Amino acid sequence: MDKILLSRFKGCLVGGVVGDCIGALYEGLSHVKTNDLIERINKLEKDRQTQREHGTKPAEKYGFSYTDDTAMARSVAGSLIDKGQFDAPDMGKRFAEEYFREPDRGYGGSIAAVFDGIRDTNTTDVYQPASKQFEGSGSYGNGGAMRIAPAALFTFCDNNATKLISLVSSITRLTHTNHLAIHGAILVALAVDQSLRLPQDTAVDCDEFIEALIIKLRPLEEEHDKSSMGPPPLKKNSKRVLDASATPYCAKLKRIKEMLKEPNLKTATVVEELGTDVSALGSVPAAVLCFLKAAIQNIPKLKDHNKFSQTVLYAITLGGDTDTVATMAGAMAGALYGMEAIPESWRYYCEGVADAETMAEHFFNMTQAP
Ligand code: 8NA
Ligand code: MG
Ligand code: MG
Ligand code: MG
Repeated sequence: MDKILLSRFKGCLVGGVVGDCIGALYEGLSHVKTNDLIERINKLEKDRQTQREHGTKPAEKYGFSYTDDTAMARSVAGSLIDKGQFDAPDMGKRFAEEYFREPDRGYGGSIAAVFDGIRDTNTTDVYQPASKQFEGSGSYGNGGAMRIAPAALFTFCDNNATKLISLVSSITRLTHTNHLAIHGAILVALAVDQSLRLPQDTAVDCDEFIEALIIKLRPLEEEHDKSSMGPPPLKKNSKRVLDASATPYCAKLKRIKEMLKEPNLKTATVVEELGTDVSALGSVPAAVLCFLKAAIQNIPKLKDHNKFSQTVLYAITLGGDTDTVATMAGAMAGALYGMEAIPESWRYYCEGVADAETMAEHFFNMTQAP
């Protein structure tokens, strides 16, 4: 039992890392050909086989580097592990230090200003720089959601959605104060938490999984809606009508339920209606769809790959913010299928896997404390 939970904790963090590393190869492309992706993945497997025949030394050069998604998740995990609790100034400092150490990890366009602010010795409130972004409206980017999986591991034993939601909100607001960024991060964390608790030997009930998400998210969205002037108007010609709903994440979750029942669901439909861009509302729902779709069906062209791989590869074929959709979906899938489902060749060639494994062990050990 414990061994399985440890494998699922590792699967979650390592799943996030490989999704980021492999997804990053395609970031920003509007079309990713499934056949090209499969060819690349098969070559990876072949290279690894050749390498194995010559002895299994650690990879000299990682084929695939991680990006800001993993860089920030490492700071989230590292701070929670070292402090044993959420410590806002410590986590903020880690984000900033990490950014200034390696600013070229593909961070979002406006996030540097937040790190500047956090690093500024005159800043007494670590939350202040983020709250000033975008003329006070705060970033609605997916940078909060992409790094949040460790929070679900940290609160796993509490089995308390309210506690998880509060932790996620605090972590996200360090860089993203817009409600859409916060609700998106909450959705990812809840999905990871629910995935960790799914039985591995029973088919996933998608309706039930989604309803459980909606029950927890709806009060938050309704609360925000009451206190706001309503959602922003839709961009001209946008097909993302659900973005303009008063409870947009719940509206998209309901739509995902229908999409999962469409046997010939088109990539274009997913991209047009859910989105795969750098906004949280335009990427988190797609990650949930990828996870659930692969769980209940074999995805055409990907059926030779296991469920974990199908999740991540399908996410990448959607194009757009591929590293981020794949990292979020990869964390959800790894939490269900466990570490063993992540192909050895992926783990071997992706940067940051060993550290993710160690961090997952730390979180697991917390669950074993008397
Ligand atoms: P962010 O906070 O800079 O947000 C991303 C982008 O969303 C911003 O640059 C803006 O264009 C837009 N945006 C966010 N909030 C608002 C607002 N209130 N009003 C108007 N526009 C807004 O970055 P992040 O930390 O959320 O990161 C998001 C993504 O950036 C991740 O997927 C990550 O992998 C990375 N990334 C982004 C790009 C890119 O083209 N922006 C490229 C590579 C990587
Ligand atoms: Mg990235
Ligand atoms: Mg970012
Ligand atoms: Mg990205």
